Amino acid sequence: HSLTNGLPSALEKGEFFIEYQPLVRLTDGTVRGAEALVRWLHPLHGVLGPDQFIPLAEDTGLIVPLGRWVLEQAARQARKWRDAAEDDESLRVNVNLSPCQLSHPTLVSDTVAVLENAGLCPSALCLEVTENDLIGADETALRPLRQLADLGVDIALDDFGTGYSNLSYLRRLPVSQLKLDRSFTRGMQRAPADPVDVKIVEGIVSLAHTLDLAVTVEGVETAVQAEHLRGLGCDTAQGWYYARPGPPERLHTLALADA
Ligand code: G
Ligand code: G
Ligand code: MN
Ligand code: NA
Repeated sequence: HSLTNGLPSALEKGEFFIEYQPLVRLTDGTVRGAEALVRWLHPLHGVLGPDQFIPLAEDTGLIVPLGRWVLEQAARQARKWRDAAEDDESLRVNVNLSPCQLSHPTLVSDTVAVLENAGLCPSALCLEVTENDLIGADETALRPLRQLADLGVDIALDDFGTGYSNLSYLRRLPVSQLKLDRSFTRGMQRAPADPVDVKIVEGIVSLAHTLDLAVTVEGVETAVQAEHLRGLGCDTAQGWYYARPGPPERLHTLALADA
C-alpha cells in the first residue's frame, strides 16, 4: 500500500510517463502505430507498471483525469510522428480505456476535444476496451463507444478470448478489431506449434474476418511465432520480437527503417 500512497498527487507532480509498443503489419512487417502504456516514476520505488497502480486509480477515481492525460499525450505524440513522417496516413496510436472512463459522461466530448486540440483525425486513434468490460453492456452503455466509432475512431476489443465469449454478442459491439490475448499464441513460439492453439487461432481469425474485424495478436516473442500467425491470416502483431515498450522517439526510428 505504501507503494501507492503518493498516487493522488502523482498526476499534478508530473510523475507519469508513457511508453509505446509498436504495432506491426504482418504481411510486410511495417510499423503501423503503437500502443500507449502508462508508467509511474515513483520518487522512492522507481518505475511502476500499470498493474501496480491502475487498480487503485480506478478505485479512487484518479483514472478519469489520468486516462484523459494519457489520451492527450498519445494524441500529441501521434501528431508528432505524422509530422515527422510528413505522412498523414501513417502512424496511429492505441490507448487503453478503463471501465470508469467508459461510463464517464464526458468520454465522447473529451475525446473529440483532445483530437481537435492535437490536430489529429479520429481514424488515427484506436481505443482499446477489454472484452470483460463490455460483457453485459446494454445499448445505453455502448452508446458512447458507438458515437466514437461513428466519428471514425477505431475500437479494439482487448484481451480477446479471456472473457466469456458469447460470440454472437460480437455483432452488437461497435468494434473494428480484436486483440487476441497472448495466451493463445504462446503455443506457437517454437516449431512444432501446438496444434490445438493453431486450430483455435484459425477459428478466431475466420470468425473475425467474417464479421469484418481485423485481428491483432499480442505477445509475439519469436520469428517462428510471427511466421505462424502471418500464415494464419492475422493482420497485426505486437510483442517483444518486434520491440518492448519504449520511448516515443524510438517508434519513429523503427518506422523510418521500413521506408
Ligand atoms: O505496460 P504493461 O505491458 O505492463 O501493461 C499492462 C496492462 O496495463 C495493459 O494490458 C493495459 O491494459 C493496462 N494499461 C496500460 N496503460 C494503460 C492506460 O493508460 N490506461 C488503462 N486503463 N490501462 C492501461
Ligand atoms: O493492453 P495489454 O494488457 O495487452 O498490454 C500489453 C501487456 O503485455 C503489457 O504489459 C506489455 O508489457 C506486455 N507485453 C507486450 N509484449 C509482450 C510479449 O511479447 N511477451 C510478453 N510476455 N508480454 C508482453
Ligand atoms: Mn491493451
Ligand atoms: Na491485452
